[in-house]
Amino acid sequence: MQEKGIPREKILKMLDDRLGIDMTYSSGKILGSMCTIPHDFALEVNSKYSYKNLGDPGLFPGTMEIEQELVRNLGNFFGGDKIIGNIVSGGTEANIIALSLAKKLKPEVLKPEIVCSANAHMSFYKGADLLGIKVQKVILTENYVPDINEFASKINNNTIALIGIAGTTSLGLVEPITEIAKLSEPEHIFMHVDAAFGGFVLPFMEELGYNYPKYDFRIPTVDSLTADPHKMGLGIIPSGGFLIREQSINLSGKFGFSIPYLAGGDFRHLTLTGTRPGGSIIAFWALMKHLGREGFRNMVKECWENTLYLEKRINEIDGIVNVCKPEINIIGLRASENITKSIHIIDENLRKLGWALGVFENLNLARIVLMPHIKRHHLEEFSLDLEKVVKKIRLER
Ligand code: 0PR
Repeated sequence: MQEKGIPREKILKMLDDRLGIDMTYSSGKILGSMCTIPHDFALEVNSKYSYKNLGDPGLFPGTMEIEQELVRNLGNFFGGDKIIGNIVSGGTEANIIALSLAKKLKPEVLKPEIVCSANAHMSFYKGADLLGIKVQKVILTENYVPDINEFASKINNNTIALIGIAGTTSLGLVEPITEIAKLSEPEHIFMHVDAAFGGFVLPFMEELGYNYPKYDFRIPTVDSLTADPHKMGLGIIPSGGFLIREQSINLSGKFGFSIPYLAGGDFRHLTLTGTRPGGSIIAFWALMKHLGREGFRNMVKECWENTLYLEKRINEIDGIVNVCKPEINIIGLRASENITKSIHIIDENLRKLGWALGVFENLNLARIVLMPHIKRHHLEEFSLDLEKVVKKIRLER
């Protein structure tokens, strides 16, 4: 640190210069991300209240009430009743909390395991690593979802949780969650749904007239659910949602960690983090009020129309294929076999033209997430570049 302070304007200029190399959502070039520009009202509310710390909720009872109300409302939104939880740092933290609670519920299991499909996000492996849990991974069918018999075959006496995914990371698909939840009976096994991405898409797609098998608390045996404001909720980065049925955990003191010395009183933390932002939570509470169902639905509708548009453009390009029919606003593409077998060749060439997609090497596909920052004219430009890339690769062969 230098001795004398530098004026603010000068530092802001320095930052603009330094950060000029970062990609921007508004350029439309970020095609593979699940985040987007938070809604401007969320940004405004967050900056007003960014000093609130829910690590010490007794100091900020109003903020705590807002969080609890938000969690309750989200619980209702996902078909639940008496839902508790927290707005946390993202889907990763939410999924890890779910695993930790599932483990606590089965203290008699000495070698705990979870069963999830090969679609499961890396956060489950992070959590499993931290908690000493083995991941039983179920292979995918050619439709990119797990086979339910395969799933069943991985369950044994050590299974402490089953995971279903509503909006997979690679393709946005909804796994057969009702069927997975059935496997959690008759001796109930903790059932967690990862709707980190799909949580703020699927309910609005349903309102737009699309049908999906149930994926949330409408299934009575689903215990907990992840749904992230900072993905399709247009919330502040980072903010994730961890929701759990009150009845699924007995709050008699077995769960969470008591922090008795807090100035605001003794509170039990379920979250992994201690100090945690109140601002982003207040911001999402405010945003839900501001946009209402109609506002979110219109946003999802535009993303979905862009998805259908891009799907069509990809179909028209000789040499590129849609990996599957999109179920929500995520598209997977790859080259046809006669062009190249390597998704990296496509990705590298698109990167040279400034486009950033997500690459899933194991599935040999590139992912495009049609987030709200991606507009029709970006897709027109992208389709032309994609066509150029295919032509170039064809010539080079
Ligand atoms: N569950 C699912 C289904 C996810 O897709 C993700 C993240 C998570 C949980 C974990 O969420 P957090 O990242 O909030 O902890 N999915 C994105 C992915 O891995 C995360 C992401 C977001 C990646 C923005 C890139 C990016 O630019 O693809």
